[in-house]
Amino acid sequence: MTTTTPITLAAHGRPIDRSEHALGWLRASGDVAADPEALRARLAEDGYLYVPGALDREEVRAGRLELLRRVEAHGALDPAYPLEEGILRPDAGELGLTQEYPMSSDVLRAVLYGDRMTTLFARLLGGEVRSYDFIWLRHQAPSHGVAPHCDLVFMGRGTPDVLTCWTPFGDIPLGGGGLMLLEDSHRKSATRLADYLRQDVDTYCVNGPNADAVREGTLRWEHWEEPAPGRGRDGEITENAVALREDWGGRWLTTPEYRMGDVLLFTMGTVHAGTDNTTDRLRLTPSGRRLFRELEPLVLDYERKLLNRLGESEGRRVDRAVAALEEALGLRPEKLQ
Ligand SMILES: O=C(O)CCC(=O)C(=O)O
Repeated sequence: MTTTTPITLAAHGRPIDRSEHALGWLRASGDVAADPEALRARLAEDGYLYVPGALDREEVRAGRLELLRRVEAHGALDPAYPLEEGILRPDAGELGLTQEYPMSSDVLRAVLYGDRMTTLFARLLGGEVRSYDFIWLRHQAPSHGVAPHCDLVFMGRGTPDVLTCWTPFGDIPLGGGGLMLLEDSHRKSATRLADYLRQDVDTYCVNGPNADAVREGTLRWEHWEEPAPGRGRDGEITENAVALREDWGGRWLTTPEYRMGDVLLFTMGTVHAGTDNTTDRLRLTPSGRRLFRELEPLVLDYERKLLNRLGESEGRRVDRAVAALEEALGLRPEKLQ
């Protein structure tokens, strides 16, 4: 049953230019999914791999239903529609989806850590693969999408050699809050965003003007561009996806419909943004991050250093964390491709 025909593709309320030079479709890589060399070449070329139907749709559906049952139990779904539609009540508030929950869900883990996903990554990375333990419960009620950003500042943990794996647990039409990637941004970001990419949202100046605000949680991150008092955004490059594309060139890339079973993975340096969910449906996309197993000690070491610095009372922790990162590995822009 369809209740709403989405008509708008927008980001933060700004309509996305749908002309040919400004908007395009993601290249599907199902044709090379069994060929490790070709997968790697495609990822290097595009900065992403979009593999429709990579996963078992029924397994993903089981995850969707589990998520929706929780939302239903919380009273946020419109009972006039079948559960699977995920139609929210107009007055839906809290959804009952906690960030901790996906890690404890066998059904979600069966999809995100299951054979199909693991095989795809093992082929791509050519060796044993390690997932971050954390699963990001990405969901979007009707609302603005997330602003353009690169995942390195959130997920880097001492290495850019991590891949985000965005996984739709539901079919998402245009206007339903799907992700869009900025064409060729994985090549441009290392130079255009060098300062930004050196940041880590979990660091801040422990004796700077924002320290109290960060500790109290009223400021989430000291923004890379203007670390002025009170300046706290969420790790984004800018709020304006339209202007960003006009400045950088290339097209925003998305797909007419993300489908359950699809996988979209991309590099830490690929600029991406959420589009606004203009439907009445809940968009569900729990996501994981993966890297070479051999990088695990480095990531753990970075985490340890970061945590140690939480206890420090002097100096710019951000600088030190970056120095540790560069000492351990170096921020290798060429690896962002
Ligand atoms: O799913 C979304 O809305 C945003 C996802 C995203 O940007 C990410 O996982 O890095």
